[in-house]
Amino acid sequence: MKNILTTLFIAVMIMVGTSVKAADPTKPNVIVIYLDDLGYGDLSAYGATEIETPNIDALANGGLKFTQGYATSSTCTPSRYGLLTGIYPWRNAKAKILPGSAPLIISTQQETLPKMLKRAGYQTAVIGKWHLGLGDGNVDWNGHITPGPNEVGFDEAYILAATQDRTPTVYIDNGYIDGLDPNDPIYVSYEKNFEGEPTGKDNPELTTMKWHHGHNNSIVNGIPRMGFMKGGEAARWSDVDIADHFLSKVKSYVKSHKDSPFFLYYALQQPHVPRTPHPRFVGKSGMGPRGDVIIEADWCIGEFMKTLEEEGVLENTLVVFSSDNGPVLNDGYYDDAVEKLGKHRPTGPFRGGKYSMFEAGTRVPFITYWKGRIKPGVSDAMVCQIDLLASLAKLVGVQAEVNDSKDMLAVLMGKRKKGRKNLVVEANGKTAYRKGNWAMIPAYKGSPMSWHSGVETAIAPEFQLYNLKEDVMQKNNLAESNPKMLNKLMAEFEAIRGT
Ligand code: NG6
Ligand code: CA
Repeated sequence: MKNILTTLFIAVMIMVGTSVKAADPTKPNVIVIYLDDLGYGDLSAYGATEIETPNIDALANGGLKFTQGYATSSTCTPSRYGLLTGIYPWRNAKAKILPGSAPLIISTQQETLPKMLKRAGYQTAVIGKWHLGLGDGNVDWNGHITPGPNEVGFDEAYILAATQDRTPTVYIDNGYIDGLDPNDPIYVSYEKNFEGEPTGKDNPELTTMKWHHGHNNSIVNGIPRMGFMKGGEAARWSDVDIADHFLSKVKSYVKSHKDSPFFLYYALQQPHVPRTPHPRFVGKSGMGPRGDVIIEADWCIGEFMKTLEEEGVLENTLVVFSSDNGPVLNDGYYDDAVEKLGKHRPTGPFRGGKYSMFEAGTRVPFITYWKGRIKPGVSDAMVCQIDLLASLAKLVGVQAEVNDSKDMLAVLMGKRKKGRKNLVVEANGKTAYRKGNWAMIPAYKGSPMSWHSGVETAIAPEFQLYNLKEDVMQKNNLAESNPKMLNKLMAEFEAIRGT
């Protein structure tokens, strides 16, 4: 009898073991879909009533929608640095908004998300916006542009160097400018103009989009940019076609790499300025170009998801959707973003926006989707993009060099409700602290407003303490009335910051 029981027990254990294994594939494709400046309130799945984003909503409603999902920072370069390295960007003094000519700020020796996945046998690719610098300080735009994404873990990289508003306005294909005519070399400078080249400042008659602040250097396709550029005519992108171009690249990447696990970082350029919807999306939102490019991005994501389905990989793919920082309306061009906003609230229920330490700066849409694996739902757990490194290492079963990244795999999969205990968020080099329901912003010198954009930075000469549960809008500063909590949070924050 004892023997029979033992045999039975072993048989059951084997069955359980087998079924667990079968239900737990450890090498799904991983896709990070990353938008640029999309706010918490910009999606209908996140409460927007004035704009329809059915394709992203399908991810949110068919996956796990996080209400406390964070970028590390309220601007682009630092958030992307955090996402790809798992390190708080404020630890790297170079992780600031970069000009298009800046050198690569990720060390080629450093651990990265794509390197970790490569060690697990993945093929890796970035398609879209880069903005983490290129070259080593003396970049050869007409030759091999290196080091860059290929040197920090991406097998394939088809990128725009910085942002759509910055020179060089060309695509870079694995370190070489796509379509560059060697007889028409390209020159890029952020210091001075090239002789005879028109600029937004001196030649407004040549512009079709007017600059409001910042963007008055070289004019490309009628749009004045940041930075100067000369030559490379044949390689220059067409702004209205960027979304379609990247979409065709991600679709063909999936088609040609679907037979073994891949990691694809699809970094869309919308709704960052200049907002240039393809003509078929113009007027679709009734909100001007900012709304139109959100609808365009939503369409791209729908088409991309269709490809995953058609190629038969949807059930074997984990999709993470998010944005690099909160929203901004006027970010340097007259494009009706403010005038045609109507009742739309890109910040959702939060205060601040891009450039801000208030919640709308870093609290962004954050969705995990895996058909058949992640049970649809809403999670209020606090998670941050910085956690993908440790979490995905856990998923694929390799060791990662982990610094600030926390293993949140169970949370991202909807198996655990408790997320991060705390988080340090960053805006233009200044940091603030989130813990539980609390948001603590230290006293800083500086401007309370990003004046050009009309966004509150949250910089103030006094300490700020908010209870987000009762005061999601961060209007009621409790720093004076609750010094005990303030001191406690300040001590924890300083321990993390190492100050
Ligand atoms: C700012 C630019 C803004 C935008 C931003 C980068 C000015 C005054 N403003 O410095 O237009 O380009 O940088 O945005 O020049 S981000 O999303 O890539 O961080
Ligand atoms: Ca951004």
